[in-house]
Amino acid sequence: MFKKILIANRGEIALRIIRTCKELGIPTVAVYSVADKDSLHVVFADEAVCIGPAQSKDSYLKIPSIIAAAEVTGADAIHPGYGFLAENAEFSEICAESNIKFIGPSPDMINRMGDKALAKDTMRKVGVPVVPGSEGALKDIAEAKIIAKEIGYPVMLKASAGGGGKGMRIVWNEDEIEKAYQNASAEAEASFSNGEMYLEKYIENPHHVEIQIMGDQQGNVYQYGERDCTIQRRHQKLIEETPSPVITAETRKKMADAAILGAKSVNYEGAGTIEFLVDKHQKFYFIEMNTRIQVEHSITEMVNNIDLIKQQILVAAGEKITEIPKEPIGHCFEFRINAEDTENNFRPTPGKIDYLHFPGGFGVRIDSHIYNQYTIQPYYDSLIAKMIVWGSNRNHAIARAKRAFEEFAVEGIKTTIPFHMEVLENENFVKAEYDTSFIDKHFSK
Ligand code: MV4
Repeated sequence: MFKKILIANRGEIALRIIRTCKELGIPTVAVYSVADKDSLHVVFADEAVCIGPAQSKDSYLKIPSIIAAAEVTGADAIHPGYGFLAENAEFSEICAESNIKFIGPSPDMINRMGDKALAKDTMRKVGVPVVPGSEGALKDIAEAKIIAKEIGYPVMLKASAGGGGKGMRIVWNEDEIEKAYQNASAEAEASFSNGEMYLEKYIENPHHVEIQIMGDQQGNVYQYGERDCTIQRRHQKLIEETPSPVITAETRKKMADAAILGAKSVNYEGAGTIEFLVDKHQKFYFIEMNTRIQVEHSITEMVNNIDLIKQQILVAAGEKITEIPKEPIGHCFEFRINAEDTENNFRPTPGKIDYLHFPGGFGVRIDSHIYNQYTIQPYYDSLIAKMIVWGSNRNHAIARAKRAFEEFAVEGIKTTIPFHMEVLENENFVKAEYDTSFIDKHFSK
């Protein structure tokens, strides 16, 4: 097992990883920016190293500073969490060259899955259902026109280097495709220095359903069920739940089999997520694979009674997965508490928390790095807490979530709590009648 793990992250996920390391008896090293000197991950870790100024590019994204911190503290593994360097192939490679185990996939796997057109084509070739469209990346606009005509409009143009919405365009008819291609490609070039595009059929009002998988170095791959992440705003997830309220047992089984097939065919090691779109006829299509632990991993932990971070650490150390999936129990929601003003276009609201009380009781889990009198910094993402609620069924989980939100107090800054309380009263949400248009339909002012 590792002698010491450095956590190359901040916020709730840094705490989450430190907690598991403590339970495994592994010493931890936190890294932090000047702006995070009062952060809890700095306090909870056994050691902490300041790696630079507030801006992420000068600290949490600064590979040489993080490697140096690992070397001076004698850390033999790095957990990247999510975001920052978690899906950076160069970082994974430099860790390997420095004899530090990157707790995540190989540089080759990160590159393969980070190229969304290539990832999709890889999955198609082994028989995982994918959205009809181009096989790999498009050569040019002319090819886009031919394929779009073949499969029929509307279609979606997506950036190969994208994911999460950037460089994405819906195209309703042939008149629009040239301009959409140019704009989306230029946007992708500016954001990712890669203007490569691929094309697929536009699936109307789908559900986003993803399967959690885990592979070990012995070639075992397990799946831990799905998460429904359809409640998003501008590609930012706000509420996730498991099990998905819309898929049948048959679809669930087929998706799980497809996820395992896909992961096994690339010899996947570590934690990963296979993302699918599900249409109103229960047809499902692979869209992307994430090669990291995700924000919403906690709901999978709750219904399966497992520790996914522990399994990540075990498999990175070459051990077998110890928590083999069983039937999940009950229903779980995650509500993302962001420092945002939901009445003003979800504008970030950094600042000082003057009063804080977290809810508690049976079935309520709070993962958070904030505390009373803490100042939320403007430099990083606005997630300040995750409230994860378990119930014996969906209605029980909703009742419990409402009860928990009544106990939840954050003063001094605006948060997404009032938004979540409104969603919990929404009759369509309660009946699980929602799709990707849910927030725009009910919550845009
Ligand atoms: C799509 C789609 C419809 N058809 N792809 C991909 C990234 C994700 N953030 C949004 N994505 C979508 N890809 C095809 N071929 C619709 C979306 C989409 C979406 C999907 C699930 C949940 C919420 C969504 C909100 C907007 C768009």
